[in-house]
Amino acid sequence: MTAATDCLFCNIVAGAIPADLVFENDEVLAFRDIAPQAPTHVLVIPKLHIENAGTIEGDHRDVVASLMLATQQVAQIEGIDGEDRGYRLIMNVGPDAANSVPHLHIHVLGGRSLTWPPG
Ligand code: DGP
Repeated sequence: MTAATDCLFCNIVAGAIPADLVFENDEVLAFRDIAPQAPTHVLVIPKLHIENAGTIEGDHRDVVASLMLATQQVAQIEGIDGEDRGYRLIMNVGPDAANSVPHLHIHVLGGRSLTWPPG
């Protein structure tokens, strides 16, 4: 598993930094965001270090599919996947999107009515 030792989320994957885990499989980890913006705010990340959605390559196909499937698992675990519920998936890329951690992650936000457009 490729990891960047100076990467915050790689350190969470390695267990060197604690996190409130929601879901894990061989390729993916999901944990609660430290600064939640909704009752459910979970970050789904690949264990493999990929910088952001703008640097995904063809070789990452399986990992990215696992990432997307894991968001469904998280929504089920959090109970926000019903027909009358819903949630938002967000991937920030670069400074204009306020991307602060350079390790690919999907925000899963839900548990309240979310407004659109985002800020
Ligand atoms: P982004 O701005 O899209 O790069 O999102 C990074 C998110 O990571 C942000 O919502 C806050 C969260 N975050 C930053 N540091 C930590 C941490 O140490 N633990 C956890 N659980 N979340 C963190």
